Amino acid sequence: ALQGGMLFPRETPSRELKALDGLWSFRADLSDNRLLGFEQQWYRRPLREWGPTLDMPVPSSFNDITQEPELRNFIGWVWYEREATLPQRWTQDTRMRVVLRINSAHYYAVVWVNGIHVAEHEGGHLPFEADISKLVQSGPLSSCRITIAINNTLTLHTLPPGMIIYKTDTAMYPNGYFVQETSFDFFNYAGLHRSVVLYTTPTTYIDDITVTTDVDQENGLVNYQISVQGTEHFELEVRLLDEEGKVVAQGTGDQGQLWVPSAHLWWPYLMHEHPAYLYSLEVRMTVPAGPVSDFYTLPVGIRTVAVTESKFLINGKAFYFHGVNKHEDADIRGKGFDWTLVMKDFNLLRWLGANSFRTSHYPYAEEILQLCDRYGIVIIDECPGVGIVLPQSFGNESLRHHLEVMEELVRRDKNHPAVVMWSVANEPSSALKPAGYYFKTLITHTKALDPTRPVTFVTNAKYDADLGAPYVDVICVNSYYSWYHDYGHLEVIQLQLKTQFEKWYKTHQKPIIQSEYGAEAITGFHQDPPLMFSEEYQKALLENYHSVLDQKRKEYVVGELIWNFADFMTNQTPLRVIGNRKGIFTRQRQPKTAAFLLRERYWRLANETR
Ligand code: BDP
Repeated sequence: ALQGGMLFPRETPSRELKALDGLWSFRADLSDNRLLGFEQQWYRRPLREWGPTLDMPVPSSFNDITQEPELRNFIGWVWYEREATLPQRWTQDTRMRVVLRINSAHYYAVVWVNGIHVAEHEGGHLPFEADISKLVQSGPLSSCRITIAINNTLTLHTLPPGMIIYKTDTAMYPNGYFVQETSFDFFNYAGLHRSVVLYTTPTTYIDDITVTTDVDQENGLVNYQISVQGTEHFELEVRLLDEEGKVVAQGTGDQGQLWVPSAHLWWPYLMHEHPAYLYSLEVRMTVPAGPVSDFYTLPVGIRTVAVTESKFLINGKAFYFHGVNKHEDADIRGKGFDWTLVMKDFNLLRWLGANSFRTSHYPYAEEILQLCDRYGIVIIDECPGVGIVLPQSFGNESLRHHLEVMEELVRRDKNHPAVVMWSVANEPSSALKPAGYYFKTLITHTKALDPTRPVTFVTNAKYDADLGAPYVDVICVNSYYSWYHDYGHLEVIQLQLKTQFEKWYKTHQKPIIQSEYGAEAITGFHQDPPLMFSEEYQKALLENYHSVLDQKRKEYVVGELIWNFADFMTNQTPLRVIGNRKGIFTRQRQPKTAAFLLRERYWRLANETR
């Protein structure tokens, strides 16, 4: 089990924050074995003393920033470094705890502060931290040097998995030549993808808060559990404030239940005239007779989630997912977090009338989930379990890591009302023999971590061969009729899709989400009658899907998520024209014809189900 909490760093009266966004020094280790940096110990002295460095923006992927093909396709260790100037009180007041937090370093990271090893982390999409108080409070220093070495190599046991293939035919390849292979369909961007921050807390502090909610007629119930570090003797006061700042309930102690009379529920976007109502849970910790207090405020949405044989319920009402699958992806910045892009995407989602998205195929930045909480956009929160296709990736080593990733994911995202379901994987080979045990273990563990949310994984296996399906709460199926099969034959879609739904439902009797469907369209390509890759083909394919969805959503289909919100970068293959073009928006976020079709549809669905 994991040590400690992972509360989102916020400024409060007892906590300060310093973002280390901006330019960092950067160096890719181009030595043959990529290990020169470790051999020479580049963390011991400033990076520039070991050789030439580049200026690298953080957050960003490093791949598309320069004109160097070697850097775009680099596999191995890259080094980031930056000096941080610390306010004097941080380095002198030993009642202050100074924490270094890395929100995302893809994929494996080692961190040093002033040459001292402070942290190591596997996995590119979830945050990790190091308490560096002792280091920065031990001398007269007013600054510290942060060095982060990052390795983007993916192996059979990483998540997502990949494989390094050595090309040993020296007549055809240079000596030692190798490539990174993956079985997922997006480019393996790497670097410091989200902010790196320094923040403080008192040395006795609120370490974690877990909130679950329930509804009892007009009233809301807010259950809280708080863990405190640094002392055994503490007092906790908890107040729940409404959006006007009025205290509506209060409690004391490290766990309890708040009763909220006539509660405003958190409703999804378009499902209610006042969706996404958020209360604030103010937590105050004091130490008897001590001078220190710690404060933390958590947004809380009161809502329930439940699944029946044929429905997905939010606050007891049938919810239909009409939304998208996304990627964290854009020109130049790659997977780097960017507020400008994030706001554009949310405005596009609301223009579309989308009420939901899946975080395909990895956890997104916390800032994105916070916006979903505020706007009422419902989330299926997916872990990076994508491309689990080879038998070797179903072994114990892989499973152990996968369980840990779910622990990290639930720890980070458990308090978001927008998150209504966990997805533990996308399109694994769930018909392989070990998949039964693998998914049973994974899903049972996830449910133990969070008994309040349904769990799924996204399948493309056959309805009667899928060994993981018995353990999910909702069946999420991807299908690409008349795209990856029966190319160009739009006329077969309706029959095939109908068969798909009926077989899955009959076998499993669980609600079904069409979790992916779509076609590529290169913006500006027009053909009528429709041909593959034209905007007309993409539109016609969606229309065929929609006519079956419209029948089946009256029965047990509870959602449709288009693949994909926007065009995105992939590996280079003859199947992809500078990335995957199944977006209804281009990579630059301009609408294709299909976007207007979906806009009409989603607003109509919203009006029908309100
Ligand atoms: C599905 C995958 C998705 C791909 C999509 C496609 O889940 O990641 O991008 O197909 O091929 O199989 O466009």
